[in-house]
Amino acid sequence: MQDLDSIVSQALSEFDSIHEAAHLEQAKARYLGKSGVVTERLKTLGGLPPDARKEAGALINQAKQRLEQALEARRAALKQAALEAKLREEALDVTLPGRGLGLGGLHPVTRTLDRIEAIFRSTGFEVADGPEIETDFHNFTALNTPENHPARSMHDTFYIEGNAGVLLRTHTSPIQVRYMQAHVARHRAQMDAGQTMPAIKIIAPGRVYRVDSDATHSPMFHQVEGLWIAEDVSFAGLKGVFTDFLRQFFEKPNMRTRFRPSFFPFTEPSAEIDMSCVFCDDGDGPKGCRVCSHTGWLEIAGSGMVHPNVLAHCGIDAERYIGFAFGMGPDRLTMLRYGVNDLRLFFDGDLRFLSQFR
Ligand code: 2NL
Repeated sequence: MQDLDSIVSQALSEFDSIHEAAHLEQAKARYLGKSGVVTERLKTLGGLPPDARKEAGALINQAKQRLEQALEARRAALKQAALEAKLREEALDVTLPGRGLGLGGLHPVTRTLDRIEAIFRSTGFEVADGPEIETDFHNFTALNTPENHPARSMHDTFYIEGNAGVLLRTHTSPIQVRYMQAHVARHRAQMDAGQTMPAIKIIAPGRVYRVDSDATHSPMFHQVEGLWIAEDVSFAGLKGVFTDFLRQFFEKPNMRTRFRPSFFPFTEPSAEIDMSCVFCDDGDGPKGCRVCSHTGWLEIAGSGMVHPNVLAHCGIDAERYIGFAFGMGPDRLTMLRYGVNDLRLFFDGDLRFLSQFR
């Protein structure tokens, strides 16, 4: 039979070599469990004479105690080691720099709108605003757009369900209609006394909506319109103001423009405005490239002299006052300024694209 001391020393060295709590408990069972080595030894006491039994029993109990103590010490050591490992693993280097919040930025179209507003403000224009949900009167009727005009159809305009004559504005002209009405009301007394109405000189930027969606059309897009009404404005003034604006916007002092006859219900005469291609005109005339379909010109805006019917709808004497107006798409201006070829990129909300404009 193996002697008790060697059982104890074997157990002690076994406990010491164990590195997991569960294995330690298994080892305990092998020595002190129901059929453990030490427990088995206790069972043999019955066969000994009383004196020897007493002595052997005491020795076995001593051995048991030593093992229990060693187990307890080992358990504590393992627990401590586990704690230290965990602390090491979760160690935090407080000297590392912070991650930061990530910089936000303005949307490229917002940057264009800011830029357009700054340029026109610097030449004395005021920036006007108005509702995106409009009435049929402000969006169409006041703008001399006849009842049967295709732009009024449900295929082109978003109407608000259950509200006859209420719609999402299809251009920012209604801002200007409201501004003209308020301007006339504000200066009523002055005008009734025969004084000249102060000039109206505004731009109207904002979101507009049309039933249209493909590679080059979004159902929501932006527009900036401009309006200058006084006793003495002219088509020549329109040409000067708009050409000057484009030269500043694109930082091309030699940019050319051309005005082609066109039609809009709210202007007469009307003109389409082209500018010399920003990609192939380096000052001595456009050469033609892919962007301008080898014509050297880019269509950039519509314009004209405000139709007398529009002035009349807004309470302005068309015999005395005259105005010019223009309308352009800042989304397209943004594409040309930054060289972006797909309009949808602006409205998909993909940060991989948008963060390039920070
Ligand atoms: C285009 C055409 C245009 C106007 C907008 C306007 C506004 C008032 C009176 C008269 Cl209140 N006209 N706006 C005039 C001509 C053209 O826009 O193609 N825009 C992108």
